[in-house]
Amino acid sequence: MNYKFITAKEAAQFVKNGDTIGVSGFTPAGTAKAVTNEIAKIAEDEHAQGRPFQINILTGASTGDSCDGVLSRAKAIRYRAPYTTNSDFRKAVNNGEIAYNDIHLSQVAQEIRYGFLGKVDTAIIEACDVTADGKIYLTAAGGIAPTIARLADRIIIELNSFHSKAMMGMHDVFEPLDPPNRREIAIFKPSDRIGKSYVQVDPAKIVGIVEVDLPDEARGFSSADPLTDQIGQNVADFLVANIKSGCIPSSFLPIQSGVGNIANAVLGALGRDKTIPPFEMYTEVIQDAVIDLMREGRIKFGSACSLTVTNDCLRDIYSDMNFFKDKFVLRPSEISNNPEVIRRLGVISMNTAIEADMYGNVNSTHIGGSKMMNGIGGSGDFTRSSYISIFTCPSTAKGGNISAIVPMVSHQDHSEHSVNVIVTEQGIADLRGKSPSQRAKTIIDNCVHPDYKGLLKDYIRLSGKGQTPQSLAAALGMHDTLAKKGDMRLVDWGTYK
Ligand code: 0RQ
Repeated sequence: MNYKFITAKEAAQFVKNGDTIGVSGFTPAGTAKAVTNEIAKIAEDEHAQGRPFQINILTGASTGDSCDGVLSRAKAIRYRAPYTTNSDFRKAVNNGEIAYNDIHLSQVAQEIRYGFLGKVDTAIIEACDVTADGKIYLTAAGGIAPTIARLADRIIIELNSFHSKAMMGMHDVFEPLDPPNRREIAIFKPSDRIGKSYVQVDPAKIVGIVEVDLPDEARGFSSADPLTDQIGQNVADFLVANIKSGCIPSSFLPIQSGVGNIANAVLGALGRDKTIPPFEMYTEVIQDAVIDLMREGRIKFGSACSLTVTNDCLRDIYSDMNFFKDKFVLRPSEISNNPEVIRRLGVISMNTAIEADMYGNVNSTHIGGSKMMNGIGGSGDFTRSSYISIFTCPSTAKGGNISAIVPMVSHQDHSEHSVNVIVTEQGIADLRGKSPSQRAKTIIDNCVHPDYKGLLKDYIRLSGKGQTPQSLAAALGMHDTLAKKGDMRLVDWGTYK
């Protein structure tokens, strides 16, 4: 098959008002970048002429600014799923301008197949190579590329020379059958491979190839500070204690780690603590810290969906593929985050909370109950199915005016039934095997900032008896006080009696 080479502007003409596009990538890694920029320009032109132009977007996880950012600013997004981190997108969602569906990342591809999310008109797939017979070699992420490429009416390839062709062979592409024909996902250790190294499509569906040389748009991280280091050390101490007690096998278990500064600091602490043996990861994103630990021999192997690393780090990986070729594999998100595999492998999950309550319910997605922050990402996929689920967060936010531990979360993503451990810089609350009241005592004693311990104990006193004691009038009193007075410490429980 001889493909047509077209410009990003020509490719964007395929996308019409009301269409659904599926975009490759997972986080800014491996996300198409050029065509979405041109779609945003079309939207701006159409809007300037008084015509409507909005599309629906399905992705693997968050994207970079050249997708979510430019399209949000152009008011070109009608609907989008799933995870996002873009601040312009966030503003538009919280203004009620975009319909945002925040689903678990492992479910996106199957919900597209089941028909829950409508038809995909155009798949835009970033590739490092494509063959005449329709084999697409992905770049730095698996995402939902196999599913959208197979189901879309047409495919546009962004052939990005920034990515090395050495990525050919680093992917393990597998799409399960749908019920009632689904079989086991036969991964028994993180390095097992069950699929092909490419996405196979009907070459006739590829309407054009756009040649680009564009770096990924992953953010760097702030370096660890005493607070994130302390949280990291507390997690390492907890895991070491569990190896000693026999709750975690001495050979250790695969680790999942969420994104962000705390996750980076936690990984750093696990790397430094040599009581923890060299370990493997079954995770969704490989961050810079993982690459450093692979070089140090502390991480033996990583199964992930994406290489969400800084461009300098990515260049280093590409120039040293002899070292890295047997160190990681990239999978589609429905496999990297698959609950069946996570449960089988005994993955230890570590994710970040925005707030948690005294009973162990966790909010990862909303500020003040109604404003979306980023989305649930893969945190639910891992938390519910892991061997031990850990949430980390600083005990306070906004200079101490907010306690991250509250009587009742203002939005709930992970329930008390799934959350095993909460860790702040103050300490570790091990919730396993405890009743709600026992959990509340452990969390207040070990994780709450000293400014808030007394307030939470007072709240418990006023909530009386019950399996999960709450005073419905006062449960959100700290949030209410924050909204009215700017500081949760000023809560007066008497007001809420
Ligand atoms: O506000 O931006 O105004 O400074 O929330 O908080 O401390 O910068 O933390 O960047 O690590 O994000 C949970 C959102 C944490 C992230 C979350 C304010 C705080 C700050 C951000 P500013 P930080 P991070 C892997 C797994 C869900 C998905 C997930 C996330 C801003 O980790 O998206 O885990 N997780 N996926 O000041 C009010 C509170 C607050 C608060 C913090 N209690 N009340 N504001 N903030 N706590 C990823 C994937 O799935 C791909």
